[in-house]
Amino acid sequence: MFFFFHLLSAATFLFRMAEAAAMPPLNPYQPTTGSSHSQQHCQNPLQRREWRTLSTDEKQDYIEAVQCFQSKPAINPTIKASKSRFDEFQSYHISIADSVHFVGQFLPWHRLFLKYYEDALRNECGYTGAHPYWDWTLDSESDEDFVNSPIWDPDTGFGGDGVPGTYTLPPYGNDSRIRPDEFVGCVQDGPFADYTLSLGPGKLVTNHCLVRGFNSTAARIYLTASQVANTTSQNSFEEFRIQLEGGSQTPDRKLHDSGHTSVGGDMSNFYSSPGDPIFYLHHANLDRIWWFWQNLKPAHMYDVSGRSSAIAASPPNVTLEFPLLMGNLGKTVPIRDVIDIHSDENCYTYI
Ligand SMILES: *[C@@H]1O[C@H](CO)[C@@H](O)[C@H](O)[C@H]1NC(C)=O
Ligand SMILES: *[C@@H]1O[C@H](CO)[C@@H](O)[C@H](O)[C@H]1NC(C)=O
Ligand SMILES: *[C@@H]1O[C@H](CO)[C@@H](O)[C@H](O)[C@H]1NC(C)=O
Ligand SMILES: *[C@@H]1O[C@H](CO)[C@@H](O)[C@H](O)[C@H]1NC(C)=O
Ligand SMILES: [Cu+2]
Repeated sequence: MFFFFHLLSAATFLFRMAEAAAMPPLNPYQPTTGSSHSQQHCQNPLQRREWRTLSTDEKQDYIEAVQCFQSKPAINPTIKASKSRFDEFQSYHISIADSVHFVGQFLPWHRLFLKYYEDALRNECGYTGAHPYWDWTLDSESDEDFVNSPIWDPDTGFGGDGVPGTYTLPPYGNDSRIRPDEFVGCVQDGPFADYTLSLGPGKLVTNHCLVRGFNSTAARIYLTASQVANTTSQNSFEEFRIQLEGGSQTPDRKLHDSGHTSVGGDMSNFYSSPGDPIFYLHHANLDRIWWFWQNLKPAHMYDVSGRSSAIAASPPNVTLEFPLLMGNLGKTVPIRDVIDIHSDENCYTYI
């Protein structure tokens, strides 16, 4: 039995190696194994992988876990109209969005939010894998590449573009940051075609379909390997986080905002974006890029900086002790506790 198991895993390993050799490198900016001091602890990290390297069964397991999460009743959501546990995570993001974007805690906060989502899928919905990520640089060479990405596959992905004419925005004020051109229509294929969102768009509370409106131009210009290289070549966390996040901090779009706008619809909205399950795979990729940058130089690993509020007049800057608020989703912890993904408490990695 034991021998058989080892034989099997050796075969799987060899197969993976062969597969890796045949494929273009998925992660040109992957840190060399062993370069990080932090690999001393946490013996068996969950291995977060790119969506298309998951087997069909593994993809199905992930999608089914998300559907399970969408069917579990909300427990104690910040916005009472939330129906499911899935909505409950979206609800907290809507409530706290103004405090966790364009600030120093942007990356740490989203790292923890994603970790709690991964934990919840595993603890509440029987998911046994690691959270996958979406490396959009693999889909950004042409408009066709983006639209035909395996990530949008109706059977082994998240469904495709919104269908024009199937969704009408309700009346909205400018406080919801809704850009109407990006709300093209309902996603009518794939595993989430029948899910009714209870929150959004923006800060509105409406029942609606999952809306998208692909913008492959945004992907082609901004979601490229050279944009990633530019971002990771920044020397300080301050330059790195701004170059990665974009938004109102930069004149043009960056990796973070382009991942949102290239998908459009709910995903494009500042508040309600976690209503599209792809949100979590996009943020896993951003987290991976941060982790890569952290490992480039010893001085990067614990480097954090940036204003702690985008609204206050002269807010203090964040430090490692800055608290990451998670409301009812999980414990509030300081940035220090999320900074090393190989710590015993975090114990996951990107491959
Ligand atoms: C939103 O609308 C209000 C009232 O019409 C206006 O005063 C405000 O400047 C607008 N804000 C933005 C960001 O456009
Ligand atoms: C698509 O993205 C491009 C590049 O960011 C932008 O110029 C264009 O306005 C966007 N189109 C829509 C419909 O939002
Ligand atoms: C690359 O990064 C620099 C900041 O160091 C920025 O000014 C420049 O616009 C970036 N280039 C591109 C193509 O985004
Ligand atoms: C925050 O950091 C910036 C840039 O490093 C610095 O200019 C600013 O004075 C700091 N703000 C406070 C309140 O310490
Ligand atoms: Cu966010």
